Amino acid sequence: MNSASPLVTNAYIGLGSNLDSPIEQIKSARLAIKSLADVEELSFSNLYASTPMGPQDQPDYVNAVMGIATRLSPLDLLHTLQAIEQAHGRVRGNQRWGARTLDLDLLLYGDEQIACPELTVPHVGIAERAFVLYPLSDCVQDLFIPGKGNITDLLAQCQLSGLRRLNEHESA
Ligand code: ROI
Repeated sequence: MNSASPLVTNAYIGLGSNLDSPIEQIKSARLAIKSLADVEELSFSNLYASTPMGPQDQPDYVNAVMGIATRLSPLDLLHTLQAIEQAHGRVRGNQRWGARTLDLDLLLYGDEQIACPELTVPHVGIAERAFVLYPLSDCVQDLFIPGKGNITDLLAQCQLSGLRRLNEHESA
């Protein structure tokens, strides 16, 4: 059972999909997250198409970032996100970094730095991955990422690496 705290924390979730109608997967995951008790949506980025990081023999991804306010603890939030991944047909295959219907990453949880076997926050790669940093910057103008630096500085050092913002027509 989730133990909701009276304290509200701002958190950011990275959403990614490259199988089974990725745009629909992302939209459906957004709905599932915003419908959770103890979660309120604060922001949602544009949708982006991105070439795969990792094995190239897989379709391009659709990526987005969602900002929430939550009373869930980091681990309760992680488990809840994993349940939503499962409900979207996520199968953890043998291939590392293989294609997936839905990936929900807990990117940031307040200004906390968490390193436990199940969870690393800020998320690994947050500072270098264009498909995380650009949508994150749609959600928040000014942000210090604990242990990494200011988002503006990180963006300035980040290559676009095949990232493309989807236009209104494509995202519809
Ligand atoms: N590559 C892109 N472009 N977007 C992702 O969301 C993504 N997620 C992953 C791996 C397989 C590392 N590659 C990705 O988990």
